[in-house]
Amino acid sequence: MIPLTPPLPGDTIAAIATAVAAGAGSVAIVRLSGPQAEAIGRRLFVAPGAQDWESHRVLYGHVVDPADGRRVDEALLLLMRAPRSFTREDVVELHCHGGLVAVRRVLELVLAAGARLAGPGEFSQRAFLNGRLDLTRAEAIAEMIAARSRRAADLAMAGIDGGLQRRIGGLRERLLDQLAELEARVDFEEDLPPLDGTLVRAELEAVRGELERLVAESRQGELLREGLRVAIVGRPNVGKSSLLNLLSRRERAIVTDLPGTTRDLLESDLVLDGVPLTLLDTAGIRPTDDRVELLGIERSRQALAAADAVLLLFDLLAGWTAADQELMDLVPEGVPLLLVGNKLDALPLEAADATVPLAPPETPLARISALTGAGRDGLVGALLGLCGAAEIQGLEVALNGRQRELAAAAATSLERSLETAALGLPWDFWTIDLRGAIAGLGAITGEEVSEAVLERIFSRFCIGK
Ligand SMILES: Nc1nc2c(ncn2[C@@H]2O[C@H](COP(=O)(O)OP(=O)(O)OP(=O)(O)O)[C@@H](O)[C@H]2O)c(=O)[nH]1
Ligand SMILES: [Mg+2]
Repeated sequence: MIPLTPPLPGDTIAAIATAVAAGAGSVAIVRLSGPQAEAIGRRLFVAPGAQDWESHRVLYGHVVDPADGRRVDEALLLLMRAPRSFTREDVVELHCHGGLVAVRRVLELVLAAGARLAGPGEFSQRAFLNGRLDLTRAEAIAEMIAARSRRAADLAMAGIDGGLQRRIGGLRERLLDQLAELEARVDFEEDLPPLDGTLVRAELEAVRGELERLVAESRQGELLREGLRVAIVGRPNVGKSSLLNLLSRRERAIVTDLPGTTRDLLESDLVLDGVPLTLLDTAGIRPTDDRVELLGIERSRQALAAADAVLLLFDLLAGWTAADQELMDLVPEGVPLLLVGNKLDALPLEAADATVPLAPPETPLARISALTGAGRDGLVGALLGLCGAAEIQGLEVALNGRQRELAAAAATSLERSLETAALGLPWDFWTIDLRGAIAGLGAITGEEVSEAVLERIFSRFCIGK
């Protein structure tokens, strides 16, 4: 069960809650949480006139250094008394001027007045320990902060709204019901009506199927969170850098008519139809004695081997050549691959509609002009289709890596439980793996999770969250 270790009484934490970057943002927030939050706020904040220190009211005034009464910043103070706050403790937010210096000075005063600098995710951890959030919601908040695209943010929002908690919590409840039935039979078999084993098995099977679906879908969610790494590879001069520039809508890479222009890997982050991608422009692969080029080519091969998807570019004017085929053979099995015939604009009109000579059949093919942009939408659609973007658009919730492992293990436990059932063993044998599955789902929602695991989860959050 949850090792509920409520924060130490008297322990008040503080941190800068807004993004910290020099010169960025007009407002920065120092957040305090804990029993001393209000007292510290009152020591450091002078609110002129007859402003009341009421909960959920904003006070206007100045942060002052209590040592000499000097004004450090003009600020707003927001007091949220327990339990109506993010952490369910007393929370004070000081909304200061943005930029690094002012807000750091305010934080220093807050620490000098008795608060302790919060660790990463410590506010969220308190919110969890105080029952304000379950673990899936807390993790969804971290995902919201890290979201790189609108779709990723939508998924995170579904998690914050409790979508994942309801799905996983609901499955866990169904398993608990079955466990209760089985356990009652273990203890009071003769006092109860006989149990229909087929119904129990059907229910376990249904939950297992649901978990497997969630595990399968989570791959898409992962891509959405982390972004697909798409490598553009091809022979020199086929237009890889031009394609990178076209898709990222800026002159990111150097383009010349000299084969061997790109020597190093170039990355560009972009969002296509709500799906975040990291596009990699690579050095054209060919035999060469040039040492620098060779090093670049080695990087191209590594990028090719590690990519989530590959765009293999070739020159439509030259057609599909043996060298292109050799490159295609380097693409690892199972990695989505799209052949992209480039320089459509330079193709003589009568050839523009013809199929590419010798292009391998059965491999998806797009034809574009990286120069004019013709065929861009078709290419984007084909690439996203290949990477399962349609499923991504339809996702309602998605497990993160930690949750996926637990869900997959729970599905395996249920499978074992079903095998036990199939052997016709007594009820108490069924319950062993069933309990394992329930514990695994509890570790997702946080109902059954060890302190060490919690520490690990929250330590990945940013400071101030
Ligand atoms: N006509 C035409 N020319 C293109 C097109 N795409 C690229 N080019 C030209 O092809 C040449 C090579 O383009 P790059 O984008 O540098 O090719 P690359 O594949 O990155 O070449 P390396 O970095 O040397 O491997 C340049 O002169 C481009 O202007 C296209 O769609 N049509
Ligand atoms: Mg290039």
